[in-house]
Parts: sequence; structure tokens; C-alpha cells
Amino acid sequence: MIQSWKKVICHVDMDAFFAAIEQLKNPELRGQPVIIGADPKKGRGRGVVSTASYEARVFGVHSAMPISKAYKLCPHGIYVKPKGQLYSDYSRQVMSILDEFTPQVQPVSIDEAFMDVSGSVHLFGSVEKIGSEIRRRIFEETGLTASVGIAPSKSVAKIASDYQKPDGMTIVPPENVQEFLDQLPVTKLWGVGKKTFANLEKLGITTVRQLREFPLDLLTKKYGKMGPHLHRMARGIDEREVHDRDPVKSISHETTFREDHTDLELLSATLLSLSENVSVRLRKKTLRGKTIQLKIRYEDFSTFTRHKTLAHPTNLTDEIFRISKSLFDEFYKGRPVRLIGVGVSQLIDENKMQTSLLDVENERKMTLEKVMDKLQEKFGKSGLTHADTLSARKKRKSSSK
Ligand code: TTP
Ligand code: MG
Repeated sequence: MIQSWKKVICHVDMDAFFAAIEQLKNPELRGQPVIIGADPKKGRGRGVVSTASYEARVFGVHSAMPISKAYKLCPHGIYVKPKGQLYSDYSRQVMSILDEFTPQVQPVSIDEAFMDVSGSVHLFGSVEKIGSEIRRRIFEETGLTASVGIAPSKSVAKIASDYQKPDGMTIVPPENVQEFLDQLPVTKLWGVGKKTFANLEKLGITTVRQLREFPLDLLTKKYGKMGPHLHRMARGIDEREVHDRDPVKSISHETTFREDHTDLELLSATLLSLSENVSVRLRKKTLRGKTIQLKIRYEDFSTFTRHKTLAHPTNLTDEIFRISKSLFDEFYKGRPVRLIGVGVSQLIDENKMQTSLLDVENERKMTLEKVMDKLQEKFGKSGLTHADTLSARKKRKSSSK
């Protein structure tokens, strides 16, 4: 039976993004196995693959693989160092094309975004037409191909965009969601990584259909909170909304180093200085935020974010630093860092906060920091600052740009 679409969610993911841009810019690379990443140094190079063209993937080369292994698999490949700025420019261009289809566009990485097109489908006539039009506009205006998935929920749309990659489109109408999911391996579901898969396999579950038929109470017994999540994912149930972009939804600051760094003292000092910058800006706007985010980019341009949400919103330097540092300590394993950033989101205006929610000790600190901000404005930065920030500044002077 045909069901009506309650929501129309579109997921757009560019094909072999960095490699495709290189092939676009340099016609000699077209049709060739192109590998973006660290210098392979004839197989002795360190670092990893950012991405590989589909021609190189035939040899087994893929993202995050050590570059030395890629060289073994594909010695005749064309190895190209990543050009971050160029890729960001293309990313912006793609996102602004998407913005013309709906105000609800949520970029989730440099080359992918969710769109809620429920309100704009009627302007194009059908779900198929809006999907084709998105792909056509991207190709005509950038010369790059994108794969598109359209479904009633985010998780199914994401699986669908990957289904006929590259240069493909998959539409999963509501009445086909279950049939579409059932035939897939469970590893396609959101949240099923290697570890969960190994556990599911022990129970004889390798396809989504088998997972769907497994009783919920047994799943919950085995996996705790993950049980109900798996149960929902196997049925395509995902109520998450597409968040549209709002530039004041977060305040962040980042530093790109002139050389890549692994020096823990320097990285930690930089985090402190970034935390100070962010907290001063929050205080100026009388804002506080609940979620602290750490961003790290490695030498191959792969970028990771980690975040933590606090019980109370803050704009205190030491609190923002403490959280971002703990996220860093948990995440960082010693790879050379190219960029590091700190951000605060889930912002609220402190004038609108209920006084009953305020913590007396924190309020005292916040008042003190505001006084410090005023004094700094009057007497300059070097007069008054966190002692640690000063040493951070000295260290960074020589290494950041
Ligand atoms: P992906 O969309 O995962 O990969 P892709 O666009 O190269 O290929 P496809 O979508 O067709 O499978 O990532 C987008 C870009 O992000 C990719 O071109 C390079 C970069 N990237 C890294 O630098 N390191 C990584 O580990 C990954 C997964 C991606
Ligand atoms: Mg991609």
C-alpha cells in the first residue's frame, strides 16, 4: 500500500570528494588511481590516506589506511598531498547550492549534509525531481558528482545515499523502508561498528532482518541502552530533526599551526589560550553555553570533534579549558596535529536565566572574570591574565600563524 511521506529527508554526499576535486583541476588525473594523503616516500612514508579515487579503490585503497599500505597495494597510484583551503571552498559552494532548496540544511562533514525538503517537494513536482535537480545543480556548477539518498528519516536517507555510490540516487518511500533495510548487512546501521557487529554475529545476527526479528527484551538484556536503539534502527525509526544552521548557535576559536605538532605542553597551552578567547567572547555577549567542543585536524586534514555537555551553562575560562583538556586527553593518541579548536554551543542569554538555577560559587567566579575582562580592556592584555595563558602565548608565538 502506498503511504504518504510525513517527512522528506535528503542526504547528499559528494563522491570521492578530495580526489574528485584534484581530478577536476588536473585533467591528467582523470580516470587514474589518485590517492590523497601523506607522502608515501616509496612505501616508507608515515601518515594515512585521506581518500582515494574510485579507480584506486579497486586496489583496496581506502580512507584512514596507512599510506605505506596504500603504496603496497597501489604503487603506480598518483599520490597527492591534501589542499585544505581548496576543498573548503568547494564545500562552501556545494552547501550554498543546497541552501537554495530549503532553509533546513545541516552540514555534517566537509562533503555531506542532511536536508529537510518536506516543504519544497511540491515546488519541484516530486521527490525524484527534487533529488535529480540537486544532483544536476551540483554537477553543473562545480563539475563534481554527488550521491543522494531520500527517505522519511535521517538514518535511512544516509544509508540510501551510500547505496548506489558513486553518482547515484536512491529513493526509499515510506512503504519500502522495511524491505530496503531488511536485505542490508547490520553493519550499515547507525551505531553498529566492529565491536557491536562481533557481538551480534555471536547471536547469529548478520542482516537487518535477523536483527529486526530478534526480541527487544533479549536485545536490551544483552546491550542495555543500545538494545532499544538497535531495535529502532532496524525498523527505520529515527525522529531526529534536521537542524538548520544558525551562526550564533555556537562560539568557537581555532589555531592552525605552521608546522604539525605532537608536543603535549604546547597543545595544552594552546587549548588554554583558545578557551580564554572563547570565554571572553561569551562574556561580552552575556552568553553561556552547555556544550564544550574540541576540534582536532591532523596532517592529512582528517578532522575530528569531541564534545561534552555540562549540567549548567558556563562562560568560565577555567571550566571551558578543563573540559576541552579532558576531551583532548581522552581522545589524543599522539598523531601530529595541524589544527586545534575549542567551541561552546547550546547557548543561552544569562539575563534570561532563572536565578534559582545559578550556582553561588560559579556566579562569584563569573563576576570576577568579568572584572578581569574590563581591566584587560583598559590596561591591555599583558597586564592581567591567567598565568598559564601567558606561558601559552610565549610558546605559541613561535609556532602558530
Ligand atoms: P567521505 O565522504 O567519507 O569520502 P569520499 O567523499 O572521499 O568518498 P565517498 O563519499 O564517495 O565514499 O569523506 C569526505 C572527505 O573527507 C574525503 O574526500 C576526504 C576526507 N576524509 C579524510 O580526510 N579522512 C577520512 O578518514 C575520511 C573518512 C574522509
Ligand atoms: Mg563523500
